[in-house]
Amino acid sequence: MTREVREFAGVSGRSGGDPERARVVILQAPYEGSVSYGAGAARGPAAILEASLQVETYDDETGVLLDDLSFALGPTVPAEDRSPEAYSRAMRELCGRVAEGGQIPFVLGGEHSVTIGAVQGVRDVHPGAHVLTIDAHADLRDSYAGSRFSHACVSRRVLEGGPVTIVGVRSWSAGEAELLARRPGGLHVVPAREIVAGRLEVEALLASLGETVYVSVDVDGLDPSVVPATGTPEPGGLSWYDALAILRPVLERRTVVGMDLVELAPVPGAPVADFAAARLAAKMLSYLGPEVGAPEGSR
Ligand SMILES: [Mn+2]
Repeated sequence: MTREVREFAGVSGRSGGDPERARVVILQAPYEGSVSYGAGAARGPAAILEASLQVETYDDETGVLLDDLSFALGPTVPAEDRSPEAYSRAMRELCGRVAEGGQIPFVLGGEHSVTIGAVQGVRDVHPGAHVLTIDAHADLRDSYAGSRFSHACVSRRVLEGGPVTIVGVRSWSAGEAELLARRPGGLHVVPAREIVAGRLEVEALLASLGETVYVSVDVDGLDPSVVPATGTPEPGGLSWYDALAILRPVLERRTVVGMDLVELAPVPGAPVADFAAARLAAKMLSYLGPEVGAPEGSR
């Protein structure tokens, strides 16, 4: 096991590394209790933090320096053999508490099911917040493998509490296709093929999101050539630049109340995916920038 990393990218930033004072609180959710294919997502948060130490702290696009931002590592939510439902409750409680303090929880997974509780907790404070998800999978099943809190049910549970837009989808079941065909209110899906063909109108997407947004990035939404280490890889995903072109305007121009980055399942000796995820986390922080949202120390 590698040493424990105490700071994302080795930077303590404007909060001095204090999660009580930071605008963005990075939470580790090393949970993989409902994984159905490749395992390893429990090691995702540690691998992201380890790789983050190699990430350049200056952002090439925005000119933002991580040192000028306010973020800090908060608690880890231990898996402890909990059911997906019990883990969701713990995530809801913690993310609700962070959001209540005017801070932005940024969850590092762990499998995608950790998003369910995180979104619920954030929506307890910001009711009806729109969830923008980047994901290869629709995750619209009502239950899967005996659980309604499975990774395969994430967007379905999220949809129950407000609108959700899923971008990059290229894998769904017949039942999910049927649900999509009924065009349920609050659900918007942008298939990966539309994005890869250059047919995504980012401004229209932005307008459809409303003001208050939670951003969930399942790394399998990106192409496996960018993030090969993930539990359920699907060919034909978003390029690195496709993902940035979506995330940047949303994080810069909307009130972001929560974020997560999930489903990295690191492969020992193959750090490409770990580094891509860490770099993406740094990008997300840089796009949020130093100015928007609750001022430091507002709790
Ligand atoms: Mn997925």
